[in-house]
Amino acid sequence: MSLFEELKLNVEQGNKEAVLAQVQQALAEGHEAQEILNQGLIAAMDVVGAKMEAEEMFIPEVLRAAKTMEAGLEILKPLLAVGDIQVEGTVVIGTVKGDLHDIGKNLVALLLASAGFAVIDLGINVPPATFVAKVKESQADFLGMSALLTTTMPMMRETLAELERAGLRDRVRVLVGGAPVTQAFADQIGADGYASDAGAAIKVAKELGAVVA
Ligand code: B1M
Repeated sequence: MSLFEELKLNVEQGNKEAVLAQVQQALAEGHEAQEILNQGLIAAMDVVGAKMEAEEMFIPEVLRAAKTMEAGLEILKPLLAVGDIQVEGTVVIGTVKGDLHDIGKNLVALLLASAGFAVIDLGINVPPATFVAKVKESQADFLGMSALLTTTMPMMRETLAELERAGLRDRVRVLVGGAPVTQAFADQIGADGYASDAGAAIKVAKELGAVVA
């Protein structure tokens, strides 16, 4: 079994010590942090997701796998965050109301910060009014919303409506993402940008740029 296959299996089984050792080993062997993240840690969560769907894994085991993945990610974080010091704008980010998934959102927040954005992370289960109040208070240039459940995606539309009602829609760029979110959905709800992964989120945010008042 290859190192990455073993790493995936250990994340899936929640073997934290083995994961920490194998992430270090992969780095020592010269693998890039991004490669270890994508082919080891994230790939493992895809297997976990499929098993969850097939009811071969249940919430406690999934949570254990997620925590193990995050432990491995802690080692990679400083290596992923190699941004410049240029200030690209302020981003308010969070996982929408009803949704507790935060691993992907945390990665997006980390990479945005490392790419020179000032990031205000509101965490999980964020109601539309909280997003809007923080955008107003911080005079944010971007609002980033993450959703991992098809049932919580409509909260993105509701947050956009709340922004509109507060008279703030025109002064903030809205970026959406998360596994079930698509470009078509982003277009449908009137978001300014969609990104399929954390790397793309940085690219899209930079392309959109802040709204010039
Ligand atoms: Co849940 N879960 N989960 N879960 N979970 C999924 C999402 C699911 C696809 C699994 C499955 O059935 N195959 C499924 C959703 C089905 C659907 O709606 N389509 C599901 C379900 C059903 C549920 C529950 C309802 C289960 C239950 O209770 N019966 C429940 C809901 C709880 C709630 O939120 N209210 C639930 C709970 C949980 C745990 C708490 C156990 C745990 C979350 C722990 C945590 O986040 N702290 C969990 C996990 C770990 C998963 C899977 C296995 C992994 C998610 C993950 O972390 N992926 C997931 C299956 C899967 O996605 N393969 C699943 C790794 C992460 C790096 O990727 O989050 O996609 P991701 O982020 C990527 C991109 O999407 C993108 O960039 C990130 C990095 O590249 N991205 C953005 C994300 N946000 C972005 C924002 C942007 C731009 C890009 O701009 C702002």
